[in-house]
Amino acid sequence: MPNSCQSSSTDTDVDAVVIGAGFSGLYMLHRLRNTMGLRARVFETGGGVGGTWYWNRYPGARSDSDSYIYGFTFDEQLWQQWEWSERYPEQHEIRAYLEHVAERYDLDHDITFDTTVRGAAFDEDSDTWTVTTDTGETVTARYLITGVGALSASNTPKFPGLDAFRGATYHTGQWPHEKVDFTGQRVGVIGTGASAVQAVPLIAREAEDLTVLQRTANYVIPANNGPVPDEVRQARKADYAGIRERIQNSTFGFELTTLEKGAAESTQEEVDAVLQPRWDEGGFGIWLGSYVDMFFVDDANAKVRHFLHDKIREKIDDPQTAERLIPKGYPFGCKRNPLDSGYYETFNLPHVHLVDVKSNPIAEITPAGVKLVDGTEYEFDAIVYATGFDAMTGPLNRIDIRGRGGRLLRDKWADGPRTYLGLMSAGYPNLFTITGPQSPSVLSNMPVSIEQHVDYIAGIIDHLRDRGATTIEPTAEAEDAWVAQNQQLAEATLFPTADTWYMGANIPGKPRVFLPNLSFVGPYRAKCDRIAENDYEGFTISGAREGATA
Ligand code: N01
Repeated sequence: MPNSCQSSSTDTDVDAVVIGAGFSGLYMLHRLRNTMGLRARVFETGGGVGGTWYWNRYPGARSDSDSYIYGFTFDEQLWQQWEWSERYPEQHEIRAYLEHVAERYDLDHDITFDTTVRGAAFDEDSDTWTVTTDTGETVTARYLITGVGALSASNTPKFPGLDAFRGATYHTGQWPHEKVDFTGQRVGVIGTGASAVQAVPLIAREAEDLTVLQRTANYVIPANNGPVPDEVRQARKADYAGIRERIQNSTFGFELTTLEKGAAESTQEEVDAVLQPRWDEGGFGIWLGSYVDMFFVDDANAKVRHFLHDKIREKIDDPQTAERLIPKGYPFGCKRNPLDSGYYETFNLPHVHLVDVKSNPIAEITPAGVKLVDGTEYEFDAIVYATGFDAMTGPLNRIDIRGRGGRLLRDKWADGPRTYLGLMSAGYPNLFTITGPQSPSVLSNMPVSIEQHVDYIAGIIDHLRDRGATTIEPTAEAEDAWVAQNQQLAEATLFPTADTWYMGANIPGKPRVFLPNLSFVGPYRAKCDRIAENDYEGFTISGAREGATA
């Protein structure tokens, strides 16, 4: 790829520092360096590219998005040439894809691996960022762009005695690179989120005895994974432009359409008839491609829940286990809906046990295993923490990011994130957060949102350079309005009624605010575009010199 290296700010080491080499960081680097001719460096904690897919190597890890839309669309040739082997791409295949992307666009040599960015400080005299790493490097840049992922700061609950356990411990989000063999072992899995739902069936195949410690049951829908029929693959290949256009302007970044008629105005029989083919098809159809009113009205949601509760009862042999696996106390769809490949069926196996740790919570980790509040102790050879992440704000708050006046971003966000468009925060000029908190991000098919943010950031940087400007940041008013609107959109729905990582509820002490944004992919994109057309309304652009280069 050509690299014209037409630098814009020779007084900094590079024009841009990018944090992270997952989908976001790779595409951002490609745009900055290969299409804009800027000097950029990427820092990545992992030893290779992949981001989420570098770390999440637990058994069964794969995307819940259909593979034909789980990738970049900016280059038609890349999209046409890459072949996925199944309906949902598996972890190693996604990592291979991202390695291919890095090679294809010659990205590796501007990425520094095994290096974590510890801090970044904005200098108000020079309008530049100084970035420091755990390896002692210091780099200055005009722009600082985070591609740190929404779900990358893994969370292990601070159980008393955490280090006392004599056996092996694993976290799904920090899985070893070599295969873990559970053959003949007594394994305890803590957590029943999307990671556990994928890992449990495969761990059960090896383990002599498997105990799943469940705090909140999840609504799990069949993935229906498998090879994609040739004629479907060919039809998709022939429809690149249409698919791209549809996902970019969709609600959630998928090719799913919601129904006009609500569940509230339908009978239970009608709802069952509508949901059954979606259940058979597998995927997110029941969640993101059926009734809109189930996100707003509990009566509507109850009809969908009724359908799903019956499905769980059908799948589980033991009625008591079935009742424990039936989610209670929150609406369907307001907690991330995992897809399964044999999750429920696993609980019919004689060596697999389900333990409720909501009514009887985990009291401590002991040398032998896990002890519950009532004194019951489970002995394990290995414990798997499938306990999730400090989502969205966690990865950013772990970095000492200091903006104007030396103010730490995490202090500014002490009561929850404060952003404009989920992309920038007032007082942090030229800091861009790809799929950051308060953007559609995790409520969408991530690559679609990542591409939109990266292209938008590239457009902003081009605009600054055209105007000879040095900084851009949101106005306080625009940010206040976005934060308020973010909450209002969420409060109009049932999302805040569920204890989820969307609400920060999985991390003790984390402020309870809705972290993503409910504007939806297409409308959000249109809003961003309108803002750009209106001379970046809501942003302050400074240092403009007519006809100059930034
Ligand atoms: O994490 P989670 P995850 N005591 O937070 C439990 C994406 N993802 O890694 O629900 C006992 O969902 C916790 O219980 P509760 C996807 O967006 C995608 O599974 O908080 N239990 C929960 O059961 C997903 O949503 C894919 O009550 C405790 C579990 O640990 C997100 O990543 C695959 C506990 C954590 O579940 C996170 O998923 C995997 C405690 N103290 C992940 N603390 C695909 O696309 C926590 N738990 C396929």
